[in-house]
Amino acid sequence: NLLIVATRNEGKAREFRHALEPLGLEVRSLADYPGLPEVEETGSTFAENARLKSQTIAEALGLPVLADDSGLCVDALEGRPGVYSARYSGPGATDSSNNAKLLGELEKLKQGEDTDQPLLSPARFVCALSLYDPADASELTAEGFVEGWITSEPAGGGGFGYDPLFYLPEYEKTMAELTLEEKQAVSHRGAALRALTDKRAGRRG
Ligand code: ITT
Repeated sequence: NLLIVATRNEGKAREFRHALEPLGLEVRSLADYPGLPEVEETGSTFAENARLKSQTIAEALGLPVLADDSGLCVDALEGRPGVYSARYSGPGATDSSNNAKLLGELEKLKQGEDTDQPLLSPARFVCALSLYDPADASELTAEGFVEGWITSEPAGGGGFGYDPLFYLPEYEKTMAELTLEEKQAVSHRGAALRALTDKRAGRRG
């Protein structure tokens, strides 16, 4: 039972494997399918970009494909970086350059305030999933999110992306300090996957 996930992000692929292999699915990512087209993420919403990725890759392979479009929305930055999360710090962006850019933007807003408070702004991670089947051009979608705070004190070596800066008050930890298991239980991706699995079971009746 094969499931292809249209991602080149190894952190995402690891989380999908962890969540789906216990359900008896063998997860493959785009690392297993070299030479497929680069999908330009031209949508203005996470859901549109997820659909662009799932449909393009599913049509290229002639197989059902799952795609994930996700990102971080920061209140103090009016929702940025949002759908631009992966390329926030410009061409050649990496997780660490994006994290540096985010802290830089938030520090700018703090100018003049003499506070050592590490929690800079409320924020949420959002994940849109799209499962596209080219056989009947059908799409199954789901979204999930998690609320937290951006901290000026990065911590943890787990996860990927903005996880070291995303503080969860109820755990008193950042997302990067959680195990894969714990992250799946609270994360935007875990919530979206549970919603998608429920919908799929419902559709099968
Ligand atoms: P694919 O399109 O190949 O899946 P990508 O990394 O470009 O990979 P997105 O366009 O969806 O994926 O961008 C997601 C951005 O949001 C990227 O900067 C991630 O680091 C960040 N992000 C998404 N989920 C995250 C998570 O669980 N923890 C930390 N950062 C996350």
